[in-house]
Amino acid sequence: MKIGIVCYPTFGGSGVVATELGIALAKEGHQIHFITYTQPLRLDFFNENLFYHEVAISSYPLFQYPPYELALASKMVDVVLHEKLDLLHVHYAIPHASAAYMAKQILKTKGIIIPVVTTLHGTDITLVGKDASYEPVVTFSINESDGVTAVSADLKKDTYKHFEVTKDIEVIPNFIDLNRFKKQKKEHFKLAICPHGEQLLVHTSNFRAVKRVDDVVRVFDKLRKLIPVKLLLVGDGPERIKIENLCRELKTCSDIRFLGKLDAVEEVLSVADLFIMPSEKESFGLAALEAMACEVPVLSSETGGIPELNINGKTGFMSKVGDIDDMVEKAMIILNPENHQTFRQNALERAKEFDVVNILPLYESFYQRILTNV
Ligand code: GMT
Repeated sequence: MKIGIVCYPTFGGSGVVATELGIALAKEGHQIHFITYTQPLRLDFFNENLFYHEVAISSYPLFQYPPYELALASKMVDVVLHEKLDLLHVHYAIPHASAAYMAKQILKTKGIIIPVVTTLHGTDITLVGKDASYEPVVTFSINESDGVTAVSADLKKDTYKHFEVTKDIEVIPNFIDLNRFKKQKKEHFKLAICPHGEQLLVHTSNFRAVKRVDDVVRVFDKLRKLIPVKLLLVGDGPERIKIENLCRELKTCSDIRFLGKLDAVEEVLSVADLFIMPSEKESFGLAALEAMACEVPVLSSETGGIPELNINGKTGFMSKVGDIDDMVEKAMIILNPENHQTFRQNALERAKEFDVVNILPLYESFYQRILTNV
């Protein structure tokens, strides 16, 4: 198949899933055309089946807000026409699904029928999408897609709850490349961070309020009064300054390192003893899956699609959102040397169920179904 993939090319779950999907499809022999405003981060190598088309936005003094959606729709029309694509797969509804709808209508006037698949990732539904300023467009463009997928059963449920969506939604979970995400030997790194044999907690996110990074610090602060621990915070975003100030206030700075945005996050996960994800809402939790693939148990909140990944008491624990004391209690159980190895092993076994080799065929057969029905 010749497939156009539209996504946010920066750090962030939906962009990572879209890029990894394109790479995996290309390896299977499909021709993949990424249509994005900059080269997707993980697309930094040559493959004969991978193509990149940049969406260029020309600015004009009149535009207070450059019309990205129009430039994107125009680029989609151009790539579909000239590369003779079979299908467009857009990741994250806003504004990709509505831009795809516009491209589809333009192509129709030229006698070209292009099926559109939209994948819902999370905040496009649970946070931004249901905002009144976007809701009518999101509802319309989901209903006008030829196929819709969601990354968890919970996200599917939320979509039907918040939008008047009449379209069937197929659940296809996030996936992981176990050849890349695996525990590597990085003892020197562990020794540098934890010189006295401390156990290491890791959190990775885009530091948005929904991630509740302050809960990470509060759990860590209580935990370090009970056992020797260190914390690595990976990522960056709007909450970062607030979190740095909280560390100062709690006098935990000497035990916490902010690593910023990292591409090779698997190297950090390789030395982690516990991954912590206390999010307010999380449609799947790709970062937790990445940790589990590196044999790291997960302490998470019980929210969104996380229960579809993290098995309570087996691959880690789940606590109610914001229940710091429960999280501390559960961290103590996981980090207890008598239990730790079992949690590690269970996390890896669970991650294997989401191996790309198991999930890729679900996308391929979904595409086939859409193409036969159009
Ligand atoms: O986590 C984020 O805020 C980024 C966001 C995105 O779309 O880039 O991630 C969402 O999509 C990921 C991939 O499908 C999911 O694993 C994340 O759980 C989801 N984030 C939220 O629902 C908050």
